[in-house]
Amino acid sequence: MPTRITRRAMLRHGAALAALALARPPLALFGGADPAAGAALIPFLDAQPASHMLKWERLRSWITPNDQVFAVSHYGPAKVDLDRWQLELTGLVRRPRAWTLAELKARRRKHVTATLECSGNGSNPGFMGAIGNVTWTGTPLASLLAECGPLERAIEAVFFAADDKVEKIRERDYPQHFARSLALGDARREDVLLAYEMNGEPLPAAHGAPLRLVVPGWFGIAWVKWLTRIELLDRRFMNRFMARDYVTIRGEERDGQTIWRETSVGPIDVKSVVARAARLEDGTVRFSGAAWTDGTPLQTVELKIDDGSWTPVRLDRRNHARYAWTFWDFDWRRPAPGEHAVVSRAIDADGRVQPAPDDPAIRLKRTYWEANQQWPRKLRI
Ligand SMILES: Nc1nc2c(c(=O)[nH]1)N[C@H]1C(S)=C(S)[C@@H](COP(=O)(O)O)O[C@H]1N2
Ligand SMILES: [Mo]
Repeated sequence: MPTRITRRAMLRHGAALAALALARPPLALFGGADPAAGAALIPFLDAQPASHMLKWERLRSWITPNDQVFAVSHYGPAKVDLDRWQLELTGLVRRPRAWTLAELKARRRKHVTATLECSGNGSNPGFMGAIGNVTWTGTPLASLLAECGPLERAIEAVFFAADDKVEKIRERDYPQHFARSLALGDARREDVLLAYEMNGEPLPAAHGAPLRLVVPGWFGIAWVKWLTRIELLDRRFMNRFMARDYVTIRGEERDGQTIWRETSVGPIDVKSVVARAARLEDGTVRFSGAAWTDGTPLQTVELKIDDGSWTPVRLDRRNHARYAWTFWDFDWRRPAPGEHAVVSRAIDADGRVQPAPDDPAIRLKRTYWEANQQWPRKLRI
C-alpha cells in the first residue's frame, strides 16, 4: 500500500517525509533489457531519502508499478461503501442521472498512459518524487456529459469526492467534501477518463477506489479521487482547492514594472530530471532521466555538465504516449575524476524552456506549487 502523504507533511522538510515512510518490499526494477545493466550506479551527493515516493536513482521501468506511486490525501483516505457507491451527474443538465460501477464498466473502455505529478513536486529537495507514469483504464467522461445534455449556460464541471472535513471559510465552519473543477471544455476532452483501473489492476483504495478522474496533462490536484458526484455550474467554482490553496502567485516584469498574477494550479509544466548516473565498463558515465510536458510534444532535452554548454541528449522514443514522460540518456565519455555538477532542461515544441532556478519565472514565483525549475545534481567520479 502506498504511504499517505498529508499536506502538512509535504510542507515540512525531507526528514519529516522520511519519518512517514513505511517499510516496503525491495524494488525489482533492475535487469531486463537495460543498456546500462551491470553498470555501477554512481550515487548523487544531493540525493534525498524519499522512501514513499519515486526513487529516481532506481528509475528503470517506463510504467511505474502501483506500489511505487506516491499517494496524497488532504482529508485522510475516504471511507467508501462500495456496495452503495454511485456516480451522480447533476446541476445544469437536461437529464441528471446516476451510474453504478458495473454500469460504468459496461461503457466504452479506454486506456490512457499518463504521468501523474503533484503540483508540489520539485518545490524542495525533500519533495522530488511525487510522480509516476501509469496506464489508466476507464470510460471517457465526455460521453456521460453528452448523454446528460448540459445546458447552454453551463461553463464548469465540479467533481466532488467522498473524503470530507470541516473547513473554515471566512471565519466560519462548513462541512466540505474534497472537490476540484474543470472548465466544461477541459472536462469534455476525449482523453479525460473516469478511471477504475491502474496498470491493469482495480484502482487501489489509496488512489481513489472505486473511481477517480484522470486529467492527462494536468497536475494531480485535478485528478479527483473517490469521486461521487459531478455537478455542472454556470459560474466559477472557488473552493479551497481551486482558489485558496493550490494557487500560484507569479510576477512578470513588463516595461520596468512587475505585474503579479494569481492563478489556480492548472496544466503540467515542461520539466525534466537527471535520475541516475551509471558507470559503464569502458569508464563512460551514462546519465539517464525523464522529461514530461502537458501533452505538447517534447522538442528536446539538453544536459549541462559543470560549466559546459547545453548538449542534446538521446530521447528514448520506444515507449511513447502523448501524456507520458519520455526517458532519455546521455553518455559522458572520459569524465575527469573529482566532483561534478550536472543539470538537464526540457524544451517543448512551443519553445517553452524549463527555467533555471534563478530565471524570473521561478524567482518571481512566490508560492510553492508549479515548481518546474531545473534540478542540478552533484556527483563524484
Ligand atoms: N478526493 C481527493 N482527490 C485527490 C486528492 C485528495 O486529497 N482527495 N489529492 C489530489 C492531489 S493534490 C494529488 S497530487 C493527486 C495524487 O494522486 P495519488 O494519490 O493517486 O498519487 O490526487 C488528487 N486527488
Ligand atoms: Mo498534489
